[in-house]
Amino acid sequence: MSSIITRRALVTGAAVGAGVLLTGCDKIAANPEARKILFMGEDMNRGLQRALTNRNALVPEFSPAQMSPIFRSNGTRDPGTPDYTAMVANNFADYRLQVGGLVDRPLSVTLPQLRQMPSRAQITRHDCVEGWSAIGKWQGPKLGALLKAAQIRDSARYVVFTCADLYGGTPYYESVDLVDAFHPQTILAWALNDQVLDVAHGAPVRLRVERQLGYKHAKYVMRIDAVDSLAGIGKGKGGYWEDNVDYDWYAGI
Ligand SMILES: Nc1nc2c(c(=O)[nH]1)N[C@H]1C(S)=C(S)[C@@H](COP(=O)(O)O)O[C@H]1N2
Ligand SMILES: [Mo]
Repeated sequence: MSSIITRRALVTGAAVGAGVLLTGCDKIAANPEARKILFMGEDMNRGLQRALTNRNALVPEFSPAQMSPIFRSNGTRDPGTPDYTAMVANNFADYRLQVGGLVDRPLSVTLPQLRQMPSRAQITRHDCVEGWSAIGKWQGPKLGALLKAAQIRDSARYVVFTCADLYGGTPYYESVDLVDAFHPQTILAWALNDQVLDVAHGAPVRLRVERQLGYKHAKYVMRIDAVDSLAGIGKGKGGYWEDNVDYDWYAGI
């Protein structure tokens, strides 16, 4: 199925999707009675209060002068499958980002369409569990805008990313909850350091989910699915590394 994202569709989607922003946590935070109960014992609940309120906080952004001279790549540096190699050869003219699952309006988005969407540029620090960090500039539309355009349903709780690279024959996959999905710095990046995203860093589109560690930042994103549970995804822990080497699903920083 092919569909064109028009400005009107995005606006309509935004109106429909606005309700999604009121997550369970926001509802609690907005309810004075609930707040009173939750925050009664200040010391005991300080951690809980942090958990409830801080997840929408922004990570630091840096100046161009602070950008790393080289942004290293990690994990898959080229998916190398026949399908992916053919897409590269064709400059991703045949690439379609599929947005589906628990949405009322599944999308099939071309790269030019993605690049025409209003985008956010941000200079942020990437932290890999293997012990390295790099500061780079990323640009792309907010994931939240795309999910609104697809009219994500109220029943959705997670967003799953399926990638073009294979690990033991299975595509790399990752997932985030809706707080991270709608975080203002969570974008689908198509540019790194003012250049079109290269193969090593996840061309043509990769997730930037800045409140999370490196392995959550899915490269080579082919599909995005809204789901209500991670039980049916891989071995049920929500991501390739989570399922296979026991990395935490919630890798918040
Ligand atoms: N599809 C896919 N996404 C991935 C990986 C991968 O192997 N495949 N590696 C992850 C890890 S561990 C890190 S640290 C970052 C590396 O991103 P970079 O290559 O742009 O530095 O991508 C993450 N996303
Ligand atoms: Mo990583």
